[in-house]
Amino acid sequence: MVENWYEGWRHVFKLDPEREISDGTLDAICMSGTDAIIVGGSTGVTFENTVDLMSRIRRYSVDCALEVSTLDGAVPGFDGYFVPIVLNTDRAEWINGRQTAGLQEYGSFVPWECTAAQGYIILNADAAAARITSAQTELGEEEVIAHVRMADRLMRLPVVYLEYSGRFGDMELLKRARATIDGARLFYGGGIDDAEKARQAAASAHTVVVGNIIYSDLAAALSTVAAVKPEMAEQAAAE
Ligand code: 1GP
Repeated sequence: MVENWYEGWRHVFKLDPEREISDGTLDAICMSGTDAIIVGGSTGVTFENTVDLMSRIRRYSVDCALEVSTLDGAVPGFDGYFVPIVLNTDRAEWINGRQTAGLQEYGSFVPWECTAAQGYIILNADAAAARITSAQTELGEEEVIAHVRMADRLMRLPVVYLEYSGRFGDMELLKRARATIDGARLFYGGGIDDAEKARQAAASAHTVVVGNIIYSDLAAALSTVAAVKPEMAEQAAAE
């Protein structure tokens, strides 16, 4: 069986096209040993700032995927494309509205072999993504697990993304989500700002996503790579 293009990713850095990043920081991130860079943001994503960031990351061999959240920011040239579907909102625009509008315009150009839907469950009310999509973040444990089952079993989405962006989430819930999942890959993101939190998330999630801390504490961000991928630390020690 051919593996999905993101199948082996354990650790991912997420970069926001709207935010400034110096060449030095970008170099450290791309050379860190992370499995991939995801480019994506909730606000201010344009064609220009997405192309600009992509071309800077392209100087490195690290895999680079785009999370397509606006039509404006749909840029060709990435290794892969994620299309988010927000599961815990009642605003259809974020479930299938924007996606079908995008497919109406660009449907025949989509590189399907490297495109995957992500079933987002947004659980931090203060996250920009929660506000924008009117996500119903106050879900009980059983409700979250029902959302996971819907994504994984009913909709058979390839990725289920537990998103706490800006806040470290409930690791017991993440563990239950992992135990529930059958076919999807479980992404976790939110509030990972040190190696210990990265380790905890990596104990349950297939793929750990680290975002904000890149912009405020590069050393802490870099420490999350070896925490999730201990083989990286061993390799660095041997060199
Ligand atoms: C954001 O899940 C990612 O979409 C990562 O969250 O920025 O809080 O690390 P943080």
